[in-house]
Amino acid sequence: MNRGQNEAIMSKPSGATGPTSNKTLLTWVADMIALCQPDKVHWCDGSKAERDMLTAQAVREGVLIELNQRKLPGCYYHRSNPNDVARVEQSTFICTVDQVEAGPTNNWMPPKEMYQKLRGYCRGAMKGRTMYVLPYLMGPPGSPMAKVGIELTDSIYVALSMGIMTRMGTIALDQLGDSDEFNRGLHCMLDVNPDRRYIAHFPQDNTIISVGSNYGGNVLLGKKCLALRIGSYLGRQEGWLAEHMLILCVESPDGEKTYVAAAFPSACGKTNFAMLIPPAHFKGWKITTIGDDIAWMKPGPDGRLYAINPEAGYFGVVPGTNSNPNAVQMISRDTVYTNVALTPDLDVWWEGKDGPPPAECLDWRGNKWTPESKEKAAHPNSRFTTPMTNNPVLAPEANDPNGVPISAIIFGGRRGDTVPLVFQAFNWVHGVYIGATMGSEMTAAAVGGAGQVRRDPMAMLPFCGYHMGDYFRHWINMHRLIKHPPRIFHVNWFRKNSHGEFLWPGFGENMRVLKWIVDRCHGRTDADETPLGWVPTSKSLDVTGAPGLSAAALEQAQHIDHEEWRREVIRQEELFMKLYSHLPKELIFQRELLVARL
Ligand code: GTP
Ligand code: SPV
Ligand code: MN
Repeated sequence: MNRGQNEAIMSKPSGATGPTSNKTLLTWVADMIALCQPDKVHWCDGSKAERDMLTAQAVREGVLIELNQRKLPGCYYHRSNPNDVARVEQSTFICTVDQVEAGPTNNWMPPKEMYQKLRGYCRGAMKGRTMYVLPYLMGPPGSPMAKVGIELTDSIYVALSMGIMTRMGTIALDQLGDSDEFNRGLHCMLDVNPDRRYIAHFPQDNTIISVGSNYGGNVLLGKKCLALRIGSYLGRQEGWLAEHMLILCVESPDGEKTYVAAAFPSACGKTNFAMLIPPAHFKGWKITTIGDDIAWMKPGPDGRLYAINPEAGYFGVVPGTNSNPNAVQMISRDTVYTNVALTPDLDVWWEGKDGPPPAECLDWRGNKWTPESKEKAAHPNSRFTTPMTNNPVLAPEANDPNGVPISAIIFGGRRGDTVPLVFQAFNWVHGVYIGATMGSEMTAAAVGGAGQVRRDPMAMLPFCGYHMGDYFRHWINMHRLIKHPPRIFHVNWFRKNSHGEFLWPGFGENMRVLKWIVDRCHGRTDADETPLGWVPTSKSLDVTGAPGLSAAALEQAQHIDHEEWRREVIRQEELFMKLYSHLPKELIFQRELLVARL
């Protein structure tokens, strides 16, 4: 490593200096330095040399453990504080001036009060520490939809992770130029104490302050905080949609490309679906990935809805990864593993990984673990952080500044009962209704409630930065801006039989449903009308060679039980009641129509 260069970057804080002449930026950074009082300030440039230097430092500090470089080149291991393993929705706030604007599904505090509280926590919080200044770009360089954020953090883990998850460094400063249009993000780890853990958004100031955590979704501020919560707020003002959606391309054997976006709640299969490997039966069909978690979608000049993936990396659930060989290959190098198990030969392990469990290892807490142990070796929300360029089926369009035209939007939840495998909305407003009434079993991605069904409209319940009723209105209004709207679908891979087994084989086999969806978009396959929407006819869903899928199981997976659905409509009511004063009339009419059909 070049020592001189290192010295130059690691300068003593001296107010408004940095590798930019942007006065607004320099002034804000100087203010935050004065507040947090770090010993050192490091402006990240995003270079390989810098990454190597910071990685070596993280290893020295014990933040990262170098994994077996022969098996896992470029891979490192991180263990979080055991109290800090997932998003905390009860600590997440939308601080608009007026509480009504945040709506009943968000925690709220007046901005003034929250600023005061968090500035109190941040005062002197970086004494003895380094402040990393992370300029980052959300979206492909040069994209008219891309946005710039600056995250100030005292976590080297965050600095390294943001370097994977975003286009970080000089590239972002170049795009920003002298503009004052950037998101201001401040992150202080403090003592990683749940009692002083806040993820606070100030949409009217384009500002985020996160304290007391070091877990992904709480602290990688480009992701849920900027790309979804602040993004959705900006999207409503500017006429676009910020969504918790993967984006994929379906390429047919004759080269026809169809782009699909899909919203499933956290840990419900987006990454897996985005990298789907079609079964052998679908010879010549190919799935490529544009994004695995977030889509920014805006009407294009040709009247279609265009989507970009604002991210540059994947922060994915580790357990279950092995069901997708693309994902296995993707995380075999240049990956940071968080909260999996560590084997004596410095390899990683998790429940369900191929091969026998290790005779002995260290669990995610760092305790000795053997196959006899009662606790899980890997945390169910253990995650990998990996650059999207590692994805063997990355679509070149992921870097297209104009994005890709979306033909289908899929909503999906994790539902053990009631909800059939697939159905298609009758029209846009009906599709919005289907998204708005989505329910899903909660997962380990957020603290608390795992397994319980809750309403998670458009998979955005934890991520919508304003009133959910106004968000539905925005969705309905978007139709007018899109001459050729995507068709809307709903899927459920997770329905179970009376023995608690999944009825649908899932994973690569989801291609069968995806193919029907694509064919529907191109008007070349049949459907039957049901109270819920259009469903595949017995001939139009190709299940040839689907492993272990009996005709009876498929029938059960698609079954619509009218009694169950009457109960479901009542369960949907709860959220609608909460939002009533802002709920678009169209959705109430849709509910009435559904009830009339049942
Ligand atoms: P976030 O990153 O939290 O937003 O999650 P995600 O939606 O990207 O979820 P991911 O693809 O990581 O999948 C989460 C879990 O769902 C994993 O444990 C997968 O094994 C499991 N899963 C994914 N697809 C399927 C499927 O088709 N069927 C079944 N049964 N499980 C699936
Ligand atoms: C999710 O929980 O939806 C994630 C992981 O994608 S996190 O970034 O932690 O929010
Ligand atoms: Mn997510």
